[in-house]
Amino acid sequence: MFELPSLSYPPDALSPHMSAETLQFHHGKHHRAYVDALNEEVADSGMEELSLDELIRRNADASDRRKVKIFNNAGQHWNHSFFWQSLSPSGGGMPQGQLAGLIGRDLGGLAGLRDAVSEQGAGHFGSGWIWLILDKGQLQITTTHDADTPIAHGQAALVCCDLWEHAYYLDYRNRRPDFLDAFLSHLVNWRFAETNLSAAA
Ligand code: MN3
Repeated sequence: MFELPSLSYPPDALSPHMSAETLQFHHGKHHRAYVDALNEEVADSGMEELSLDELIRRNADASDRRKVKIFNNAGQHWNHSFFWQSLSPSGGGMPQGQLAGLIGRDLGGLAGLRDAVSEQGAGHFGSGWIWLILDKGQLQITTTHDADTPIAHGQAALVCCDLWEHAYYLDYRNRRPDFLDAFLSHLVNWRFAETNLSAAA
C-alpha cells in the first residue's frame, strides 16, 4: 500500500507565495486522491509487489486502460512527493557548489535558468510539470505532460514545479508566470536539488 507522505513544514509555512489553503487542498485532497486511486488500481493487478519507480517504468508505454491508470496515478504520486520536497519555507536564493557550476556551464547561470523556466513553463500547453534534470551529464530545463515524469525516461530529476492549475489557481488565478516567478524567488529548495545532483552524478 502506498501512503500520502506528510509535509516537512506546516501548511502556512510557504505563505504568501503559496497559501495554506492551496497547500492543504493540493496535498490533502489532490495528492491523496492519486494515492488512493493508485492503491485501488494496483490491488489484484499482479503488480502489487512492485516499487513505485518500477510501476512507473513498467507502465510507461502502456495502452491497456488499467495500466494507463496505474501509470498516471503512480506518476502523480511520485511527482507530488518530489514537489513537496522541491519547496522550502527558506527557499529561493542561490544554488551552491557543483549545482551552481553546472547551472553556469549548461544553462547560462541563474538568469538563463530563469529565462528557460519562464519560457517553457508559461508556454507549456495544458497540465504538466517543469523540471530541472540531469540527462547524460547535462543539466536541462524540461517539461512533461500530465503525469509523465523524468524517471520514465531514464533522466535524473533535481527539482520540479507543478504546472497543473490546481497548483496556483487559488493564489494566482490564471497567472502561471507569476507563480513560476514566486517559485524561483521564494520557494525552490536548492539544497534538495544539490542532494539529488550528488546522488545522480
Ligand atoms: Mn498537483
